[in-house]
Amino acid sequence: MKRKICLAMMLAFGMAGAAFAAEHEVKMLNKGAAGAMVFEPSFVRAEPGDVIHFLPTDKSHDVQSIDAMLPEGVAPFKGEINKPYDLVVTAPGIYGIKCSPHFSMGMVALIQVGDAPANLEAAKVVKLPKKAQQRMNADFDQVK
Ligand SMILES: [Cu+2]
Repeated sequence: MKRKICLAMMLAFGMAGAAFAAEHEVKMLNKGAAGAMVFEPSFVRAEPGDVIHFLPTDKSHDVQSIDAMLPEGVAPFKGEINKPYDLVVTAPGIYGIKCSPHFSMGMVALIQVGDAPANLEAAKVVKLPKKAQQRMNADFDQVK
């Protein structure tokens, strides 16, 4: 009897957890509010377990993690060109994202998962192409 109650409680908590997982949409655009070749929004504040949907609204874009801009233990990832990409963020921290064809044109995004990201300072010292650095710095300013 006791075990059954325990299992029911675990299920209830598990379902509550799933209900709190949020979904975020990021469009990949040739032109957005910040100029040409952008992720919009380029900064997303998420919680562990959330899903980030990257949508190929315009053509010729992809989604890739930026080297050394991932939480410890998170493997680099890479979507396909012109395909939607779902990123499930389980580990807290900073996730640096680029579109590989337009990285030098500044097509980058930043995902913050949880509070006080442990890898923020490490991510900030990663060298990016000039335009990408400008936009990434604006994204870093939104990290709280
Ligand atoms: Cu692109």
